[in-house]
Amino acid sequence: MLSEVSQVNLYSVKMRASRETNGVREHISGAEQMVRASEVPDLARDLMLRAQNHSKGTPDFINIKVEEIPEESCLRLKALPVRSLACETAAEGLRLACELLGRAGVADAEAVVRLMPQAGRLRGAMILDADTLERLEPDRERGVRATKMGRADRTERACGGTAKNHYAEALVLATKVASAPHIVAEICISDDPDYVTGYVASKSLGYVRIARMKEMGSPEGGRIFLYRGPREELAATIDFIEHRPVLVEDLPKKPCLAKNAADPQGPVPDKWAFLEQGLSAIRKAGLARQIRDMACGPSPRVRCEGRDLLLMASNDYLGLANEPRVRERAARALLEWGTGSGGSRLTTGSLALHSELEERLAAFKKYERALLFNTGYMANVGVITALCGRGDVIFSDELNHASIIDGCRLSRAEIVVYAHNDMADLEDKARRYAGRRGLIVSDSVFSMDGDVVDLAELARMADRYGFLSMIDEAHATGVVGETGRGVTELCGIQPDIVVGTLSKALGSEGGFVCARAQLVEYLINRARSFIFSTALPAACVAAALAALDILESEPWRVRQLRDSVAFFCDSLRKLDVGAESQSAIVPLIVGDERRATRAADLLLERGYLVSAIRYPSVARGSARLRATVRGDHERADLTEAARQIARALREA
Ligand code: WAQ
Ligand code: MG
Repeated sequence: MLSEVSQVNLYSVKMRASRETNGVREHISGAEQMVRASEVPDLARDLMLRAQNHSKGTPDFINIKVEEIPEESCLRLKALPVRSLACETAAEGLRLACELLGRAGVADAEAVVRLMPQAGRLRGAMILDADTLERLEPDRERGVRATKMGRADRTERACGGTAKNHYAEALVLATKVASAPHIVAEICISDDPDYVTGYVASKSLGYVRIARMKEMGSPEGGRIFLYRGPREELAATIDFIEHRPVLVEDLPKKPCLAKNAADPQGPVPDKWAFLEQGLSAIRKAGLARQIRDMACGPSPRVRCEGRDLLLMASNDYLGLANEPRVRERAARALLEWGTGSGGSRLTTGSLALHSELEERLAAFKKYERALLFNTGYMANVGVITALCGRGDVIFSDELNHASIIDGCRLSRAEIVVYAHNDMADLEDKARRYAGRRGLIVSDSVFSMDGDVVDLAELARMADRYGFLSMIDEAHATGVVGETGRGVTELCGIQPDIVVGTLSKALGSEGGFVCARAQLVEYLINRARSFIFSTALPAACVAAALAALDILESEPWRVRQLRDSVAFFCDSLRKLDVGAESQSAIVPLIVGDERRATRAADLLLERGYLVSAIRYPSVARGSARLRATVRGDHERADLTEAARQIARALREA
C-alpha cells in the first residue's frame, strides 16, 4: 500500500499493448502519463480500457507499468503556445506542415514528410539530422520514445475519462521534445484511424495544429524529431526525451480550428525566440563566428584589437592589395571617376575601364571574352543560374565552394554531387545522365583543402557526354601555373567556362567569368546577379588592372609564392605536422571543432592569425586550421609560424 509520504509523490503510469499475428508481434497502442499517487488506480484503469478498445485491434498482451518519480526531480516547462491552421484536404495540410518545417529551418521538409509512413512503423519517433536527414535513432526498430512527462494540473486534479485526449497528450509531449537540446522541430500525425489532426512544433513556431494531415480511416501516422547539433551530444538529447521527468504547466484549452490560416484568437508565438535558440545552439557547438577589425598595411602583418599579428589567413596572396602602384592607380581612378558607378552596367554604370579590364582578363586567361561581376560569389551564382534551369543536370564536386552550391540550388536544376575530385565517380554519374543538358562544375583549387582539380579528366568527361565544363579559379589565379594563369595553365587545358575573382591574388574586389564570346553575350542577357547589380566602382577596376600589369610583367612573384609555400610545408613536416599543398592554402586537419578553435585562439594570443575552419564551411568533424602563405612572407616568419602552429596543435 502507498505510504503517507509517497501520496504526494508522482508516478509515471505507462501502458503498452500489442498483438502477435503470424508470429510477428505488432504494436497497437502505447501511452504514458504522470499523476499523483491517488490518481494512479483511475489512470491505470483508463489506460487499460483504452488498450482494450483500440481501433487498431484487440491486444493479446497489455503491460501497465507504474514507476515513482520524485517531484523535485521534475523540470517544469510552460506549454508551447498553441495555434490551429484550418485546411480542406490532407494534401493541403501536408503542404502547411512543410512550410512550417521550412520556417523552423529544415531544408528539405518534403523529404521529411515522405519519411512519415516509415516513421509510423516505429513504436517511438524517428530522429533525423535536420540537414542531411540521416536517421539517428540508436534502435531503428523501436525509435525514440518520449516518456516521463505529464501536465502539472493533472497532478492536482484528475480529469478522468477513458477517451484519449489527443490534444493535451500531444502538447505535453511536444513541449518536452521542443525543449530538448538541439531539437529544431517535430512533426506528428496520429496513427489512430479516426484522428486526422496533426501538428508541427518547435520552440520558435510553438505548437501548430493542422486540421487534417491524412484521410479519415487511415492508420498511417508517425512522428519525426529533427536534430541539429553535434553528434556527440545526441545521446544526451535522447536521454532527455526518454528519461528526464517533465511537468508541463499552463496548457491552453483545446482551441477550435480557425477558418483562416492564422488563428486570430490564439496566442501569438514569440517571433524572436528563434534568435536565442539558434545562436545558443551555434555557440554550444563551438561554431560561433565573430567579426574582427584588421588594420592592414603593405606587409603580411596587421594590427588587430591591440595586437600585432602575422597574417597566415589572407587571400591577398601576392600582397598586391597594398602594393604602391596598385594603390596609386586606384586612387587616380577614384579621383577621376568618383566613388560609386551609379548604375548597372546595362544602364549608366559602365565605364571604358570596365571593358578594358574585361579584355585584359580574357587575354590573360586565353578566352575570347570576359565579363565582370561584383564578387566571385555573384559570378558563380549568376553564371550557373543563367546556364542551367529546371530539367537540366549539374554535376558538382562535394567540396565545391558555397557560391557554387548556392548557384546550383538557385538554378532549380537537378544537382548530382560527386565524391571529391573522384573522376571515376563523376563518370559513373555522368553516364547515367548522358543526353541531358548539363554542366560539370568544380573549384580549380579547393578553398578549404588547397588541392587541385583533375582538370584533364573533368574536361574529357564533359566532352564525352556533351556537358558544359566550368571551373572556379578563385584561389588559383595569380598562384597556380608558371605565370599564375591558374590550373588552366598548369594542365594546359581550357574548359568551356572559367570563373575567377579580383579579390584574392589580384588584390581588389569583384569576380569575373571567361568563355567564348557568344556565351558571354548570353550571360549579359541572362545572369541576374550581373544585370541587377550596380557596376563595380572605378577604383576596384583600376586596382585590378594595375595588379594584372604587375602579375604579367613580374612573373617572379608567382615563383616566389610557390617557393614560400614549399618552404612552409617543409618546416611543418620537420615538426611532424602533416602539411602539403598545391596552392597557397595549407590545411592542417584537426577534426574536432572546438579543438580547432582552441588552437586558433592560442595562435592568436601568440601573434599569429590562422583561421579555424569549421562546419558549415567543411563537413562536421573535419575542422582544421587553414594557413595561407603570401609571397611576401619572410622565411624567418614562416619558420616561426610553423613552430607556433605545431605547439598550438599539441596544446589544444
Ligand atoms: N514518443 C515518441 N513517439 C511516439 C510516442 C512517444 N511517446 N507515442 C507515439 N509515438 C509515435 C508513434 O510512431 C506513433 O505512430 C505516432 O507517434 C503517433 O502517435 O492538437 O495521437 O499517439 O489535436 O497516435 C495529435 C494531436 C495527436 C493534434 C497525435 O499520436 C491536436 C497522436 P499517436
Ligand atoms: Mg495512436
